[in-house]
Order: sequence, then C-alpha cells, then structure tokens
Amino acid sequence: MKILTFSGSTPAEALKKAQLEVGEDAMLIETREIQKKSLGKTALYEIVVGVEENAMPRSSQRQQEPLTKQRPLAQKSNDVLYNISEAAKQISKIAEVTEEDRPSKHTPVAQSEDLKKIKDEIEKLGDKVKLIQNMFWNEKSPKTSLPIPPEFAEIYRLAQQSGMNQEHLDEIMQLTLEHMPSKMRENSETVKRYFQTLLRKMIPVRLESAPKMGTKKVVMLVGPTGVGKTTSIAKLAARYSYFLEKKYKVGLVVLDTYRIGAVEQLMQYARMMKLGIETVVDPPEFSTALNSLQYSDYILIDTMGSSPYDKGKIEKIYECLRSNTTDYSVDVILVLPSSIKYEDLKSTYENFAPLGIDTMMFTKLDETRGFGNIFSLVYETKVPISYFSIGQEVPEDLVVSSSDFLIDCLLNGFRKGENL
Ligand SMILES: Nc1nc2c(ncn2[C@@H]2O[C@H](COP(=O)(O)OP(=O)(O)O)[C@@H](O)[C@H]2O)c(=O)[nH]1
Ligand SMILES: [Mg+2]
Repeated sequence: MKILTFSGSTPAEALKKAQLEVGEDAMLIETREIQKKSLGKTALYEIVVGVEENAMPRSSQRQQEPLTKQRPLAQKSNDVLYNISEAAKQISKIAEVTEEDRPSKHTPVAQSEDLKKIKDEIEKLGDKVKLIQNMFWNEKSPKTSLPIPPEFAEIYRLAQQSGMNQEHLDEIMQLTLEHMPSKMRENSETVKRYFQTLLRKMIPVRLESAPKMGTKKVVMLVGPTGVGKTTSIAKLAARYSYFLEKKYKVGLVVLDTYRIGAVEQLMQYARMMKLGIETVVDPPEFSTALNSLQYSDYILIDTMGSSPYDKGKIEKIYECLRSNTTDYSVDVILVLPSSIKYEDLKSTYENFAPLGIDTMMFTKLDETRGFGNIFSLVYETKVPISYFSIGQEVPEDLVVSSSDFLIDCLLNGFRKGENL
C-alpha cells in the first residue's frame, strides 16, 4: 500500500483532491489540522490516505511525486522549488496540448469548450503553485505573525524599511490581504498599486483654504527647537503674500522672546517682505498683538524653541492661547522633523498635544530616507498634515500637504521636484 498526503482548506477539499489523484479507492487514514483559520489566514487540513499500488490510476503511477502531495510547512526549500518546477512542467504540457489540438476557426463551439477545460486546468495548477509559494515564503519571511504571500513580499519590505511602526504595518497588511480583490493579487505591481491607494486613503490631510471675506486666519507654529518653525513661518508668509492668486496681507507675531537672536531672525524676514511684526513676552500681551495686526488677512505666530521636555515653555504658550480675548481662533500647527524615528515623533506629539494640535507640518524631508514614521504618527493620531518642508530655501522649499506626495515618498523615496 502506498501512503500519500493531500491538503485543502477543508478535509472534504483535501479528500476530493485525493480522489482525483488516486481514484475512489483511496482509504482515509488520518485527518490533521495544519493551520487554524484566523483573520487573513485560511485553514489548512492535511489528510493521509492509503491506496493499493495497482488500484492507482495510470497517470498517478507514472508520476514519481504527485503534485498535489502537500507537505508540512517545514519542508526544505529545495523540495518546494522542485514542486514549482514540476507544476511549471505540467503547465507547459497543457500548453503543448493547446497547440496540437487547437481547433480550426470554423468550430467556435468546440474551441470554447476546449479552452474552458484548459483554463480550468491552468487555474487549478495556478492555485497549487500559489500554495507552494506560500509555504516557501512562510519559511523565509521575517519573523511576523502574518503569513505574507510572495506577491506581497516587495511591498512588505518597502514599508518595513520606511520606518513604519510594525503593528501598523501588520494591521494594514492584514486589511489588504482580507479585502484585496483576488484579480489584483496576480503580481507584485498590482499589489503595490493597491497598497499605495490604501495607504493614501489612510492619511488625513488638511487642504489649504484662503480666509473668507472679512475674516482672517491666525496660525501658530509650535514644536521643538531647531525643527524649522521660523524658516517655515517665512516660507508661509511669502506664499500668502506673494505666491497665491490673491495677494494677502500678512502680519507676524513672535511669542516668548527670550532669545534675542531668534527674534532677530524673523525680524529680518519681516523687513525683507515688508510685513508688520509684533512681539509678545507675557501672555496678556498676546491679544494686544493680535489686535494691532487686525488689518492682516493672515497672522502667523512664531514661538520660541521649546524643547519637548521643557514643560514650562509649553505652558507659557498655553497661557497665551488661553488668554486670547479676540474673536480669532488660533490654528495650531505642530512642526516636527521627519528625520526622527516614530517613537520620538510620538512622544514629542504627546508633549505638545495639550495645546490642541489642529494640523502637523513635517520638515527636513530632504534629510531623511524613510517616511513610514510620518505615516505612522498620522495614522495613530488622526491629526491631518497641512504642509511639508523639503529644504532650507525660503520661500520655495515648501509643499502643500497631499497624501499622494507622502505615499510616493514612502514607497519610492524623496526626489526633490519629482514626487507626485
Ligand atoms: N535640510 C533642511 N533644513 C531645514 C528645513 N527647515 C529648516 N531647516 C534648517 O533648520 C535650521 C533651524 O531652523 P529654524 O527655522 O531656525 O528652526 P526653529 O528653531 O524651529 O525656528 C535652520 O538652519 C534651517 O535652515 C528643511 O526642510 N530641510
Ligand atoms: Mg525659531
């Protein structure tokens, strides 16, 4: 008696395969559950059947190793490759049949029936190859709770290298595996496109909108020292006052003016662009400063560097916001450098969160290679992105937020002037 194993997503499916391969006389010896059904995974059962040598159909006897003989996941990769090449051989055999038996153009009915049979056969073989590929990938893939099919390998590697948080990546992969139409799974290119679309949809962005007639926009930039707040204020001031369809009046406010040099930096930009500028040392002066710039369409507020751990300075900004007696609501933008890892971005965000962050701006995109950290912070906090800063040049190195831009950077890298 010959002992053979077959697998399927249900014991019945495995048995059906066995019967197709070795005939109705197969005797079921054992059924095993190899892999439990869970989110993103189908169940895998293995059955062991016994069959008398002479009871086997001739086609199976000829074959040294039936293709459908599925082995446990721990098998050697050489064997897997052997099976894949066996499958390829079978596919080419069918292709030969197609050539020889191709009916003439005058028999469309026969042609369509034959073609259908061949198509069915190829589909079945394709499934078998996929299963073998999955087994192969499972063995080689990085330690993760998810089984990643081979056509997802490239995208998984890219996302992992981008600095995206591992939990987020696994969660999104699981979603993709569950919802992706099977038609799109055909190759890694379509998988990449699907993944790109999915990621894009997960990034909240705040579209830029101009102040309505008779109203003004008051925007405050907060964040750690040296991230690029003052440079970004200058870029935004130039954008609003010179580069939009309408030329808006812009006024500047500098908050917490302990460092004279830092004030001087913005003063210089104000002189160059001929903008009004007010300084605020103590919270009660905040409303006075806003009121004295009431002729402006935009009021941009720069805050002095507060290190993320300098709670005192964050509290002072908070006091200013609280003491605001004007009718203007202040839009708070948290400025963060894209060059630090996700965990650091997150703890900085948490330090500034009590100020009530409306949007985030990421700077120094030109100094980083991975963008998964930005993705993860936005995915986690759901706070939309408003701008990106992509270099030191004022005013040009500013990009208005777009999810296409960020995901293009994430998957294909940042190339100045070339991203979507
Ligand atoms: N490479 C690069 N440098 C930047 C970017 N934004 C700002 N910087 C530089 O970072 C330094 C600190 O900028 P600054 O605006 O003074 O930071 P602040 O302390 O947050 O106000 C300056 O040398 C800027 O030229 C950027 O997007 N890319
Ligand atoms: Mg500054």
